[in-house]
Amino acid sequence: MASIIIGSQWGDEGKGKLVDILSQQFDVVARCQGGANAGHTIVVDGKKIALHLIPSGILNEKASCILGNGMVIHLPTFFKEVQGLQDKGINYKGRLFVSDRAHLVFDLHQMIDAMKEAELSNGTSNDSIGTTKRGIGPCYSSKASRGGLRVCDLYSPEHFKKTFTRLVENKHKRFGSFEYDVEAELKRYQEFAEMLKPFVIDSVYYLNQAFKEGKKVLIEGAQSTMLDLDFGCYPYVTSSASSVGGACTGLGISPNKVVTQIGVVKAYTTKVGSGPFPTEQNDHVGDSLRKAGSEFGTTTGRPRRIGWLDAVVLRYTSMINDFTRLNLTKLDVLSDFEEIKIGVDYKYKGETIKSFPASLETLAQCEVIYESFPGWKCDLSHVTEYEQLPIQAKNYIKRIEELVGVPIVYIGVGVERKNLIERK
Ligand code: 2SA
Ligand code: GDP
Ligand code: MG
Repeated sequence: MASIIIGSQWGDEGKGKLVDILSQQFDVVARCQGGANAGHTIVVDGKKIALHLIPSGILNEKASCILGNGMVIHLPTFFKEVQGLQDKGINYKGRLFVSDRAHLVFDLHQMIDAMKEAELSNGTSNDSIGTTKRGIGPCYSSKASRGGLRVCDLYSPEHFKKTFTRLVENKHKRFGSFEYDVEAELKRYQEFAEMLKPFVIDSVYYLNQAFKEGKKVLIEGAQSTMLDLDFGCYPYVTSSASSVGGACTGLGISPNKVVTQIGVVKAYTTKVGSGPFPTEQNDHVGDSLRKAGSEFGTTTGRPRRIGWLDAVVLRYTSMINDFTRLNLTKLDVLSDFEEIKIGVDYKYKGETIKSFPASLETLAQCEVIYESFPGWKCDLSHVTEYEQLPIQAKNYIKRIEELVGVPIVYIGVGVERKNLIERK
């Protein structure tokens, strides 16, 4: 059986921390989508580890970790991360695997990502997506248009050369001249092919065998449901299926294997990149939360945009993923506030709307209806049991459960593993 951990907002809810903690109960931890755009921070005994491609279960030495077929992998970043594990003395040998079906992100894709963003912000209007410029969209475009290269292609040199050369030529046709040394890149990838060999497996067979042997698989979502290519605020989305469906297509497993869907909810909302953000607070509230929660991108270092919790978003993402339980994270970050708000409904032309709208024009005309809560104004970092939480914090938690209709089972009150309350 498998459990999946999925972000319920616009990312950076603290999925990495939960995956790290829960991975102790699993045999395999797998990523199914995205690439090095993700940034998952784990803090153990005051030491920070930021992971981008490698699953956050890597610190659990009993679990094997898989980069699934639905991922897009920039090999230089992968090797850098592996070196980071080595430097920290984390034993990964024989338990870190890369799918032979995963697609390769080349530096070319990253250059195109930057060029496309520049095109969109040209002239007077700035329509750029605010991507991480890690080549994610261009690589998934190559995949969808059937011109991409996969990990297994590293071991078919003629096919690799032909397809790679065609890929670069096509990009020159589209973007004009830019410097890119095809021969040097082909040579570099020959070396990478050798270096990658010990990691490459048929992950689809591996995972389905693991199920047959009764092993437990934890799937680590990246980027979150509001950035999903289908369900997010298109076009301000990432290019993969970052909600529950991504587990099946990105790992080659049946939906009946996924028995638990854990939604990760930050106690307020953050977003990096452009696009709508109905509960955004561009004032002292946003500034204080950014500071208290250290809200800066794990991958790019960009300041994250900040807003109040949005229950319309949570109901929408819970509906899509059918969350069975929630992890409310960063409750401690709200500790200094006199007043805390939740956006509970959207009104469109005077009527409460049923769900999060598809049209960004409609969304822009929505008015957010807020409920207000008194803050608890005390430090939560030493709280280890639900019962020890102040009544105001309990009321906040209870109201979120009512608004979303899903129990909050885990509550985060700090960065460390010990700062996670589990409700029995
Ligand atoms: P992309 O690069 O094509 O996936 O960008 C498309 C949109 O997806 C957003 N996106 C993210 N949002 C939150 N966190 C992400 N990971 C990093 C982190 C982000 C960072 O953990 O902090 O460091 O800036 C992530 N990755 C992609 C992106 O902002 C665009 O809105
Ligand atoms: P992810 O992309 O969802 O894995 O989240 P990130 O790692 O990008 O960002 C979440 C940040 O919040 C990380 O720096 C975590 O260490 C931190 N974090 C996670 N849970 C908590 C919590 O309960 N309290 C506090 N203060 N920080 C937390
Ligand atoms: Mg992140």
